[in-house]
Amino acid sequence: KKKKLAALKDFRERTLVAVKPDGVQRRLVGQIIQRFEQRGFKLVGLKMLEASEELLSEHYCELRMKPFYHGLLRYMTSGPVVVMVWEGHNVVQTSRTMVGHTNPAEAPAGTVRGDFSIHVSRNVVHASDSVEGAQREIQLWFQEKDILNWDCCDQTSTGDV
Ligand code: IDP
Repeated sequence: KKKKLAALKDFRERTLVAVKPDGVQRRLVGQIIQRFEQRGFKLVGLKMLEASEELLSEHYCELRMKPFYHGLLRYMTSGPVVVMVWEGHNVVQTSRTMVGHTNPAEAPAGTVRGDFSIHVSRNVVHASDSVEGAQREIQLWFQEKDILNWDCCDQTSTGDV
C-alpha cells in the first residue's frame, strides 16, 4: 500500500511552465503546449495574464541583483504570458530538458529554446528548475482551486452513455 502511495505521489509531480511574451507574440503557444501533451504530461492548470511587476519580482526574487534584472522585468511585462501547470513522472527535470539551456545558443535543436530562439533575453519559455521551486512558483501564480484534477476518458466507464 505504501509503495502504491509513493508511486501515485511520483506521478503527481508538478511544474510551472510559462510561455513568455515573445512566445505569445510569435504564436508559439500551441506548439509549446503540443510538445508537453505529446510527451505524455497532463495539463492541470492554464491561464493567460499580464503579469504584474509585483508578481514577477517575487517569481524572479533570486535574480534581483543581476545586471539584466530590470530588462528581464520589462521583457516579462511587454505583453501577456500563458502560464501552465503540468503534472507527471519527473516532470520538473524532463521539462527543463525539453526547454533547453537558458541561453538559446547553447540549447540543442529539439528543445523549445533551441528550435525557437536565438538570444538569452528573448528565450520564449520558462520552466521551474526544482521540485521545491515548482511548488513555490505554482503557489505564486495559481490558486489551488484553479488547478484541476481529471481522469482520462479511456480510464472512465462509458456505461452511463
Ligand atoms: P532559466 O529561465 O533557464 O531558469 P535563470 O538563470 O533563472 O534561467 O534566468 C531567468 C531568465 O532571465 C532567463 O530565462 C532569461 O529570460 C533571463 N536571463 C538570464 N540570463 C540573462 C542574461 O544574461 N541577459 C538577459 N537575460 C537573461
